Amino acid sequence: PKQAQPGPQASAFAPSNIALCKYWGKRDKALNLPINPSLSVSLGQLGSRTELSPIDGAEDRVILNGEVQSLEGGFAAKVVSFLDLFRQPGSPRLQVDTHNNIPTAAGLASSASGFAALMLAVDKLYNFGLSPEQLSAFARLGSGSASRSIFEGFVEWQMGVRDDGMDSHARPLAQSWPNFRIGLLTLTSAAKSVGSRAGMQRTVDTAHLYQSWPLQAAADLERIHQAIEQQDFELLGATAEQNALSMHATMIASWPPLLYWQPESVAAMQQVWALREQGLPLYFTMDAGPNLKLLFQGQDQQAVLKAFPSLQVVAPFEAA
Ligand code: 2P0
Repeated sequence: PKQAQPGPQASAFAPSNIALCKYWGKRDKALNLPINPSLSVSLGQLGSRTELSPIDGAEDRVILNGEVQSLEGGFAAKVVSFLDLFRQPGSPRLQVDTHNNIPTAAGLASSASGFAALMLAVDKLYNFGLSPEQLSAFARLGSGSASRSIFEGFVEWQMGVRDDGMDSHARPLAQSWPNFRIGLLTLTSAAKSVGSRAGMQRTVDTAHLYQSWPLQAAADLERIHQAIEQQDFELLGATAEQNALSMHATMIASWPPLLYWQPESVAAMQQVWALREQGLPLYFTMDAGPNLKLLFQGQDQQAVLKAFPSLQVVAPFEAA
């Protein structure tokens, strides 16, 4: 869709998400088309709110958590090219005001919720009236994982087969899991060395281990569907943890090596394994950073908090 005349103002919210079956590797870099399908859970009230308003002048203005961003690179440059997909060259420039209520130190990518909220706000501003599937496919152009942040709850991003990518979008699963908990464990605020975009490309290009990743992801996806269907927490946790560690194995086997872990990450993994050994159904997942995201159930929250007092607990299926 492309339209010249925006409305006066538009605002939208999108949740952050944590993948239980990870997206790692692209078959098309320009369109962010994945090599494997992925499945995530959205984080309810944690995410990004984005407000769009037309402004006078020759350039867009991008504000992130109250700070005006340079348009030269990073998030703001991606935002401007994303907006250009939806407007004519002569169309008014926009102010993009984004607030993340996500603890960035916990290693939650703000690009997923950020581009999903931006896509929802664009749809409102230009009155496109896109379907949820179209919103998801277009959000994917900003950042792959943003396709999943269009929806709440459990979300699957299907790979699609079309060259134009319009069938590579997410869809929400019908199932809910009220006592499902995610714990955000902030271990270190050390800035990550290599971003996801460059990291997954390096893995695809240099890691022989990556060849087995699509098969593993397909099998894990099936197991996670089964676990959700049967509300089998141990199957869900075990599959998600093995999926994350397998993704990290492909990263480590890249060259130059990509090791996102810090000593604190390994210590926390060992603590999770020790607690599990003692009978606590506790699992973890990890993304392209040093922090862990713990997976457990509401009835075990006190025990988990006792072991990890600084944990920020999210109940994705409970209304705020
Ligand atoms: C995921 N990650 O499934 C995986 C696991 C990080 C590790 O999706 O290049 O920021 O914008 O499509 O979406 C982060 O990758 O990458 C990500 P682009 P994106 O959550």
